[in-house]
Amino acid sequence: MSGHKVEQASEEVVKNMKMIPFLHGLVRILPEGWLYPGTAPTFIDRIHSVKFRRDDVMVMTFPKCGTTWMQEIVWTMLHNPNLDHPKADQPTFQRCPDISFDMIFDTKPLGGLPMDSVAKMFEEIYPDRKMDNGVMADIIEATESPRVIKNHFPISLMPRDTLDTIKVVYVTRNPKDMTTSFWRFFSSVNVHEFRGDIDSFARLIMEDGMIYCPYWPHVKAAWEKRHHPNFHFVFYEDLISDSMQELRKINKFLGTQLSEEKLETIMRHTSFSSMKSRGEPLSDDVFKKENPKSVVFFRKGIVGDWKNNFSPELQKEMDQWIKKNLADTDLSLSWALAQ
Ligand code: PPS
Repeated sequence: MSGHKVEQASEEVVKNMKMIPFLHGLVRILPEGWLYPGTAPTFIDRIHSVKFRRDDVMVMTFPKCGTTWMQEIVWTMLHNPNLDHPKADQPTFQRCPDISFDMIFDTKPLGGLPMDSVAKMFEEIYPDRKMDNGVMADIIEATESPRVIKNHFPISLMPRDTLDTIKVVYVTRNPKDMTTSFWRFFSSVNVHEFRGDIDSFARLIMEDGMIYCPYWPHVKAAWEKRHHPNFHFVFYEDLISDSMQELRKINKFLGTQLSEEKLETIMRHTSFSSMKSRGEPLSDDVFKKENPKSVVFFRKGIVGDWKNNFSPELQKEMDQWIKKNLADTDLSLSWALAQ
C-alpha cells in the first residue's frame, strides 16, 4: 500500500541477528531496506486503512530514542494537565497504542499472539473477535480521542496524506546511546534474547542487520519534514538538558495552551524518576520468567551512557559510521560524536 517492494531476508541475516527467530522470518522493505519480522507488510498495509482523526498525535521514533517519554508528555498535555485523570497510572502502551507492535508478537515465546496484557485489552474491547490478524489497528480504533499513537515505522511507510491529517512528534537520540539502550533491552527480554556483546549488536546496527534498521534513512526522512507545520522534531538530549524549553515548544505545536505552571507540573510528572516510580511498562511474559527484575525499561535515562559500555575501538567505528552518514545532510547530530 505504501508503494514499497518486499523481499525475504536471507538466512544469513536471520542467523547473524543472534536472537530468537521470528516465526515468519524477516523481510526487507525496499528501496530503503527496512528489516522487519515477516508479518510486517500485512500490518503496514492495515495502517493504510486506519481512519486517522484530525486530532491524532503520532509519536514516531526509531526504537530506544525516547518514545515512551514523549508519549507520556504528549498524553499528559492532552489528557491529564491537572494530573487527575483516572487512567493516568495505566502503562503508557495501554493509553498510547503502538501501531507498529503487531509484527513483534511473531516469536515462539508468544506463539505469534500478543503478550497477555495486550490480549486482555483486546478481549475486553472485542470479546467476539479473533486476534489472529493483528490487534493494534482495532485497539487504536477504540482509543479515546485525542489519540496518542506510538509508531516505530518511518514516515515513508505511512499513508501519503498522514501529515495533511494528523500531527507527528518525532524524537531521535545519539545513536551511540540508542545502541546501548537497545542492546541492553533486547538482551534482557524473553521474547528476543539477543545473545551477543555490545560490539556485535552495534555492528548489526551499523550494517542494517538488526530489526527496525536502517537508522539513518529513518531519521533523515524525518529531518526533511522538520519545517512542516504538522511535524515536530525533537532530540532526546535537548529534552534532557532543557526540558521546560522543549515542553514549551510541544505545547505550542499541539496547541494545548498550557500555562508555565502546568508545564512545570508536567515536567516533574514525566521526569525519569517519576515515570520509573509509577512502574515498569512491561509486566508480563516479555520479562525473563526466571528473573523478572532482569528487564528494566526505565534503565538509566541519561545522556552518554555509551561511554560506560563502548570500547575505544567501538567508539571509533561508530564515530566513523556517524561521520559518513552525516556527510550528505544538514541533520544536526555531529554533537553525538563527542557526547
Ligand atoms: S522503546 O522500547 O523503543 O519504546 O523505547 P524508548 O521509550 O524509545 O526508549 C527507552 C529509553 O528512554 C529512556 N526513558 C527516559 N529518559 C529520560 N526521561 C524519561 N522520563 C524517560 N523515560 C524513558 C529509558 O530509560 C531508555 O533509555 P536507557 O538509556 O536504556 O535508560
